[in-house]
Amino acid sequence: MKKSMTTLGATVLVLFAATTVGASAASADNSGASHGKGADKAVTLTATLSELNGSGASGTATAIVRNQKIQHIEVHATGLTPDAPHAQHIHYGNQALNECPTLAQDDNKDGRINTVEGLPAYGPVVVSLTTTGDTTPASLLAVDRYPVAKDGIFNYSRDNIEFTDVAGTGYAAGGGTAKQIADSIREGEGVVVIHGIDYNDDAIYSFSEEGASELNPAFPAEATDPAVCGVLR
Ligand SMILES: [Ca+2]
Ligand SMILES: [Ca+2]
Ligand SMILES: [Cu+2]
Repeated sequence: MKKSMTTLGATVLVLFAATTVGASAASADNSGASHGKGADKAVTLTATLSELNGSGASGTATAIVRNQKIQHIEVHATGLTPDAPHAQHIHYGNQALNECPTLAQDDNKDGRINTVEGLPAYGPVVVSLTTTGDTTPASLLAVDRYPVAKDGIFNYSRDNIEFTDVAGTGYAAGGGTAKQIADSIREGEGVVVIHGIDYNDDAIYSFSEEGASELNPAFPAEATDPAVCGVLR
């Protein structure tokens, strides 16, 4: 059932090469100015996105975080459900492992990690990586403002996303203030998750045997189950 991820190696290498140059420049800057505690300098984080739930998808993400803002973020993904919108978020929780889930989190033993089962690992949504407009957790399922994976691929970028206070209630417990969230993500605790898997291969998000999403029963589980995940480090 799982497909191998072999085609993205070259792309990943190129991105890591670019990132290494950026990191060297940042540490050179750092040696010149020793005031402050580091929040005011830009930190570049990268994530390798690996498949969940046998999606066969993969990708990379890069984020530049300064103070309480993401100055720039890019997400590149391939192997996703083609021509379908893919919700994508940065997850973080002060009570979460801040890692990608494994089948150890498959509480009901149905062989898949649904979005809620993943929360103890990746935490609640703290940023919605939408294409336009609001980027707070309120846009969690704003499917008309997420990238559409033409032929299974999308290349996303956005600038100047402000972190916001996240209340953290119910299944999304463990939010924090904008500053706490920004500091934690700079320390390598942010998790990028892209959602959406066509389990039954009918080329759309349908009410397959996986049923409705536990986040909102108006959506099929196919639209919200996590497809790839990676930690921003
Ligand atoms: Ca499950
Ligand atoms: Ca389907
Ligand atoms: Cu998410």
